[in-house]
Amino acid sequence: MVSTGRPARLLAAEELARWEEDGYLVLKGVLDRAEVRDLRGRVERAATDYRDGPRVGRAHEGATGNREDLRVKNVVSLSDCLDELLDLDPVYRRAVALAGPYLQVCGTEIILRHPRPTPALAMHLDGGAALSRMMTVPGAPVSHVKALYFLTATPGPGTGNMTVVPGSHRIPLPRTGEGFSTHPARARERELVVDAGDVVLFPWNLWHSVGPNNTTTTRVSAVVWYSQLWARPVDYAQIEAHVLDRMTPRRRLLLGGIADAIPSTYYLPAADDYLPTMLAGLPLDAPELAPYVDDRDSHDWRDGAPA
Ligand SMILES: O=C(O)CCC(=O)C(=O)O
Repeated sequence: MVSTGRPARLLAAEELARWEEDGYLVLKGVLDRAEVRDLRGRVERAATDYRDGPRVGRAHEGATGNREDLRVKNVVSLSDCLDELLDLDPVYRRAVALAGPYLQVCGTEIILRHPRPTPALAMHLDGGAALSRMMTVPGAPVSHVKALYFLTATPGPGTGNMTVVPGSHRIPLPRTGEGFSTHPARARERELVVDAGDVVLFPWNLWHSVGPNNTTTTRVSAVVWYSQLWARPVDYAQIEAHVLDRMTPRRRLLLGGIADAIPSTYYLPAADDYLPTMLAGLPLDAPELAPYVDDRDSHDWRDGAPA
């Protein structure tokens, strides 16, 4: 390959253009067939263990939009099946490009969507009444970005597809439910056709839903949800020590396991190895990283630098 002399970007220019215009990215072939088969097996076993287990309380129950589907939250506390996805490079590097490196994993989920003739989940934004009204301007880091891993394909319409309204991330949320359902942008609704091993990356404020699954196959998927370290996690208050113990240093940081953490550490992480750990394996001269790599001093609150 001929070198352009320009530093490698974490997010290709065409991907950035798609993200800005459509509000989501489909990353093709993140997992190969063998990886999909292995991960799907482990996810299905974790789902069965959960379904057949005590299911005490609601801590692990996510909104499915219907009674039949299964959505298990805070999966890392129940199973190690998603551990490798937490900072899987092709996805993690794009999350860093979009949100910056002061990241956490605010949620981990597995979702089983069974055959059904009607839509599984209504059109919505993530994050509830407060977050769903937040917007970003082009080029600014996002607060939350979700990676939805497809472990089975949705090869055509009516196969349990994720449905999106392209460009809706730039539309202020209508004030009423009726305004939302009748918004002219809804005419652009599109069912995403994906292969097993593909990943859809999207922010909280993309309007999205789940269509009917007229096949005989259960759609199996997994979610790794990233957010800014300073935002509270969605799936947990604190990850248990025995879970953090099995994680690599970066995955531990991503799950809030920051040594000598006092509450403000999540706002100004000061440990010398914080950024090197978060950025290990990424090209440090990538243009998206320049603001962070150059900005160490403003984060060193111990030296009395401005807070
Ligand atoms: O199951 C899906 O395709 C989408 C789930 C969803 O709406 C979400 O993760 O916010």
